[in-house]
Amino acid sequence: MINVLMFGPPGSGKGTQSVTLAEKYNLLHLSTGDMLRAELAANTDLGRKMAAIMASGELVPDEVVIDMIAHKIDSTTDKAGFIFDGFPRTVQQAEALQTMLEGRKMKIDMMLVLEVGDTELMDRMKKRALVSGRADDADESVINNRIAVYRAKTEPVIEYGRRAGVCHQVDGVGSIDEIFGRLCNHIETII
Ligand code: B4P
Repeated sequence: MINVLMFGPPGSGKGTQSVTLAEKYNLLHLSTGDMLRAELAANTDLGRKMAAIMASGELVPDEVVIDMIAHKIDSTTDKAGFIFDGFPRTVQQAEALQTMLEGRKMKIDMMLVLEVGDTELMDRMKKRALVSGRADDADESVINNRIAVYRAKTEPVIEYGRRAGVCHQVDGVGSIDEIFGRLCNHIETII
């Protein structure tokens, strides 16, 4: 079993790359962003409560995403591992994930950090706004807030991965195929 964390700022391509990596290595793709957007789309109680937080570019409460992830891990039996996309996003989420995995005799094998500069991130999200219909892509000040929240609350998780000896930094600028190749080269060092 291999468990990979896909890490990077908003718009760095975590979701884009996680989908194809999951297919190639038979991993379950767990995107907390996708799970939350599914709650919004289904107009559930949780979705209605989280809508304003997400539209402002802030993070939803840790316990909400931790519960979602635990439930998915426990209901999956037919995969070679997991690719966590957009989770953990705070040190508290990272600690909760570690405890969750240890309790199930699992561990984080690799953390892949996509590195992309702010101007390129802004550009990509503005382009995505034209097709995604996402409230958090539509407004430049919200995009700036998402990047600021990443730097303040999420980036410290990289240090957590470094201390665990699993952190691999990857250039996230280039064609989608080029970046996929770079990520595969890293994953293949552990399989
Ligand atoms: P996410 O869904 O994780 O959104 P993201 O960071 O924007 O996505 P990603 O980096 O995956 O970008 P993508 O591949 O699509 O989170 C959304 C919100 O949900 C958060 O702000 C927060 O409110 C909430 N949330 C989610 N998880 C949470 C958690 N754990 N805790 C608390 N709150 C949480 O790529 C972006 C664009 O770039 C795409 O249009 C893509 O086509 C393009 N692109 C990708 N690679 C490219 C390349 N190489 N070159 C050019 N363009 C590229």
